[in-house]
Amino acid sequence: MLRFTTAGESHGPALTVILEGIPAGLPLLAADVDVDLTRRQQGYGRGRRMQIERDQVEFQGGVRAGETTGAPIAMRIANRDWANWQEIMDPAPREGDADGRRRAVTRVRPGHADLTGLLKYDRDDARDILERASARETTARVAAGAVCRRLLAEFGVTIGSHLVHLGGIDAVAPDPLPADLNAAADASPLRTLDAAAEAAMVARIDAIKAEGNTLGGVCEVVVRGLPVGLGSHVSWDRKLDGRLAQAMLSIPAVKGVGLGIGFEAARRTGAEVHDEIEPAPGAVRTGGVRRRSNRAGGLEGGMTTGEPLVIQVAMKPISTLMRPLATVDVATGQPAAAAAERSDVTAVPAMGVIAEAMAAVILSQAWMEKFGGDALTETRRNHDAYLSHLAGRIGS
Ligand code: EPS
Repeated sequence: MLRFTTAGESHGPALTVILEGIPAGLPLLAADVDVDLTRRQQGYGRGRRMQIERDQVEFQGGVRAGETTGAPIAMRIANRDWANWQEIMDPAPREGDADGRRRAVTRVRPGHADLTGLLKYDRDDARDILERASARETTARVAAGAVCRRLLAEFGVTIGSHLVHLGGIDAVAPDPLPADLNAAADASPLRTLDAAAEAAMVARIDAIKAEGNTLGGVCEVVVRGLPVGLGSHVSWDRKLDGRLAQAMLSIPAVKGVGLGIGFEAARRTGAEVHDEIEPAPGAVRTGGVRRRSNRAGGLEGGMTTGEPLVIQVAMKPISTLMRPLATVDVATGQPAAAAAERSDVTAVPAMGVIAEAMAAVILSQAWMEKFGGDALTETRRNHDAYLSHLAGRIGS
């Protein structure tokens, strides 16, 4: 089973991730990971923290001489800001520090994990919750996703994303999308493909920042090059659509996921939703057929169809507002203004990169379930045999 787990706090020494289940013999360099770490740090609307951090991975296990060994891949990403937080985040108790904690947060932020976590974990200082609930943790996920992306790239699978909505403004993307989706999206400060919408969004971010408020939005992830048959219809927890949705909803502040045309499918008739099928001799990955449209977003029956996978991911506005909302101070029980030090106005462009990473992990999991193999050579043999078999199925 391909799986990963992360550890680390936003202002602690580092983030750590252990990724298990990547076959041996995959070429892997730190640069393959760093490129995605840097992409996640971009985006108009980020706060001062992103000027402090320069995320770079350090392999601590599972990689030797530029290749994976099949062992768990351990990665560490240092927090530069740790230098400013050592006293506050020190794992050891400090002399003369009466309650063992500094810069306690008690004016819990509405919409954040502060209050629910503090009550559940029986803490007096919401810092024990927020340091881990912080979206800083997604750095570690992006590292895991970058390795999975490298695996899928061996088979010609590409994963990209672009921003389609920000704070009430829709972007109109070109149809078809650019062949190199990320090259086009990364060229925009908001990772959007609509220049007019981008200008309006930038102006909106500036206005909202001046108000001390925050904005959410929607990104679309597109995966090309998958073969038919990843995932399964036979059991609820093997359905790929459900697994992708869970992974997306686990990203901080993500509140909605749509596959293909998503919620729009509920408004239309069946004839306006389902993708008609026609012969396509030679289209091996889709089984010798093609869909005339791709409203299903590359998924039928919880399995890939071989058409591009399309996932829309909706993020709520960030819950740290510089013009704070009303709350209760948990130290006194009295009404108070929520805590606010610094924050991003929006992190929707970064969320698209994180959603790509989560898609890479889930798809690599499904890939290894379908094709298996302890070594990349074995995975490739199994994959190639499946494609040869598919080529001989319909109409050949
Ligand atoms: C975050 C608050 C800000 C963000 C941070 C997530 O950090 P700080 O509390 O240090 O000002 O910049 O995002 C990251 C550090 C990151 O790497 O994405 C929060 O409260 O979730």
